Amino acid sequence: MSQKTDETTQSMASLQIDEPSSFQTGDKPLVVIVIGKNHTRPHNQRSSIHSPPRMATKAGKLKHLPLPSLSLYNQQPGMAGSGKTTFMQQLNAHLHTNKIPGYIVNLDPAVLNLPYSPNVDIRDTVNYKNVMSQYSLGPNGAILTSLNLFATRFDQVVSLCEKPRDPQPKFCIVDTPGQIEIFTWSASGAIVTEAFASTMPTMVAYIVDTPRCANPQTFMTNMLQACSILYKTKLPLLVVFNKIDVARHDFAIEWMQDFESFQAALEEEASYAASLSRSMALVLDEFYNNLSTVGVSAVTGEGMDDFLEAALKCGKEYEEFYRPEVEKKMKEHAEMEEKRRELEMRKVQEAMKEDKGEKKKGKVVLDATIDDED
Ligand SMILES: Nc1nc2c(ncn2[C@@H]2O[C@H](COP(=O)(O)OP(=O)(O)OP(=O)(O)O)[C@@H](O)[C@H]2O)c(=O)[nH]1
Ligand SMILES: [Mg+2]
Repeated sequence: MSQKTDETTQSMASLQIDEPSSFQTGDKPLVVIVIGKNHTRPHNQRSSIHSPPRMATKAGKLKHLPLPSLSLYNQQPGMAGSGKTTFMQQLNAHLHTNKIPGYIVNLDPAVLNLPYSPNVDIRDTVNYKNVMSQYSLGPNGAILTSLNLFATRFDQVVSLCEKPRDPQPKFCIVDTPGQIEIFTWSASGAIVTEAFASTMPTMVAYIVDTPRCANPQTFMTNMLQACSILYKTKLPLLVVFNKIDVARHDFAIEWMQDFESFQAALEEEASYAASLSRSMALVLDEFYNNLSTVGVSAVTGEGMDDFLEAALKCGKEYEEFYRPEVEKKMKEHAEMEEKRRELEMRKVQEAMKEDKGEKKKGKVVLDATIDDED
């Protein structure tokens, strides 16, 4: 009997499912996932940033916005980063200067030199070059595979980030790989984002290369990307217009606030893409109305206070809208698990009853044999 009780206890223990940890975000750092779109630099084509951005004045005439010299900026070959890593460096420095404790995570396995010291670095766990040769992958495939491998241990990373410390970090900033799709549209990107967002207040900072957005179609591409990130992650999104030391972001704000000025900027373009951009601008109007934006320079540090202020507002938005959603999901999950546990218990009890029955039957058969012999 006591052996039976032991077995039941053991089987119950094996059914035991951990209750979801209580969801207290109070003292936890605000996770800022830094993402951004890289742009191919124009070579022979007419570059958007050769001509200053135009916007419509109230009278309907076009005026050119002053743009600082872009010649050097324009001569660099290859893909142009929107400035995520430089922004991380500047934000880290800004936090230090203002004695705001921070925690830094680097999720870019392919970066050679980081201008900041991360607390958690994917490169300490996954060797991007080895992944590339072992799996015979190209650069993007190797970044994705490295991220997939790292995602399998991401619960440990989240535990490190949320661990109470003295002083307690106020922000946990996360750098991501250059190709935005690798992060936003991959399974591992979703695992990482959800792992953070279900444990800590989390937001997305979408870094935009402002000078390149002076082309209305590039601007539209960026806004559509921002919109898709918002719908994919459902997290508070802050659009960070970076490199304002090269080109101010006033034109972008104007385009978002005044549909006519965007139409005017597209006026000279008669391509299919331009007419699509025109229609999309109408659709995005509602999206723009609720969009938080800020202008910064990751090089000079301009706008970093504005960024922190806007980020804290996103943190509040998370508490107000996202957290109740997470709690609802957790409650549903707990209820489902409770039902599953009850079902498993019933199965165990029935199996035990059957087991008992079988034994009795066995004894009857044995008795019958003995009877026969008699
Ligand atoms: N003028 C200016 N240049 C900037 C600014 N931020 C970044 N840059 C430059 O933009 C280039 C790309 O910056 P990164 O920080 O490497 O961009 P990234 O988004 O991390 O790039 P990937 O990691 O390759 O995706 C570098 O040459 C930076 O110096 C800025 O605010 N102003
Ligand atoms: Mg980078």
